[in-house]
Amino acid sequence: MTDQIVVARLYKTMLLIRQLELRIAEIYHTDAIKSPVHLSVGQESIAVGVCDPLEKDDIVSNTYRCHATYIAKGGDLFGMMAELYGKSTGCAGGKAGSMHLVDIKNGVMGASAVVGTTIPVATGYALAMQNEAKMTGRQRVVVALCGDGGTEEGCFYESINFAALRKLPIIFICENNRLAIHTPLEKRWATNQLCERMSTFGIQTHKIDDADVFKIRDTMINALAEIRHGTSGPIFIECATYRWLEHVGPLDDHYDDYRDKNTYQLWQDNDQISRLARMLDDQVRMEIEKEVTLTIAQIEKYAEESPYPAAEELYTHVYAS
Ligand SMILES: Cc1ncc(C[n+]2csc(CCOP(=O)(O)OP(=O)(O)O)c2C)c(N)n1
Repeated sequence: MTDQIVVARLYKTMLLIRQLELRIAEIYHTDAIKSPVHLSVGQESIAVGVCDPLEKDDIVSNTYRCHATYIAKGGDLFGMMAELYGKSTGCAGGKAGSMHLVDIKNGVMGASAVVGTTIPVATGYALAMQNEAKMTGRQRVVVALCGDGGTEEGCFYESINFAALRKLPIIFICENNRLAIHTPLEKRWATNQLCERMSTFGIQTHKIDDADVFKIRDTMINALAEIRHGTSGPIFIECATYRWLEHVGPLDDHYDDYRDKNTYQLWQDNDQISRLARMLDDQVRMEIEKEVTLTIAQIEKYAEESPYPAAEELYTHVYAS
């Protein structure tokens, strides 16, 4: 039987991501949130399965769809919500918004709106960590997540090649929701065989087809152990998933007719949050739900009450001083 403490912890983080993003979707139309939002509703098991076994000083990098990994890696929630509100207490001073969440203290590398661009930066970070480990004897690990669209960028292949060549301590994760905005995989890839393509770089690959949060977590635990003990260079993990809401914004866009409703139904039936809820004792589950609701109310209040940046702030953090 799966350890109930682990189930409770995974449930709490996944529920927090889901409920916070649904709350963001609810308040989005009020204009309190000052930046576009790319929500991960339906995709939470990847962020949580990947981040749960990481150490605080391991590093995670992600794309503009970064709320889930930011939360799962332990990013400061008050700083996140204030950032979405454009407030000075935001994790990027209120000047970057939802697509650029960052919390270096908790190992969240700054995200970027430009597809693929964080992958080489994360690879560079892994090079620095490889050198650091020679001095400290302790190997930190970088995790670079991207979407299936991100794997189409040249810098993705350049990064994988360099990481494989130098045996860098990095795990590449593809969150494969089969869509780049509205364009399905079938119209973009000559073949589906992403892991096979990656294995030609001589690296270990894993494919998880059903978004099972325990499988993702176990794969990560093994990958991290191998990398930390120096028995493996980079590892590539492809995780199938499904985006429930529109590409950008708070709405359900299934009426747009660019994807199949039956597939949506299958993924809803496979919802990992409902699965975890069913595994928990009612009392424990309700306690967690209460705590999540309270946390969201607190961070929302903090974001509302925080001040906007002062006018002079317009000129700070623009150029390196
Ligand atoms: C270099 C670059 N090209 C195009 C875009 C426009 N764009 C924004 S999101 C996106 C789709 C990316 O899809 P994917 O990487 O699969 O991530 P998902 O949105 O599904 O999480 C595109 C093409 C961009 N931001 N940057």
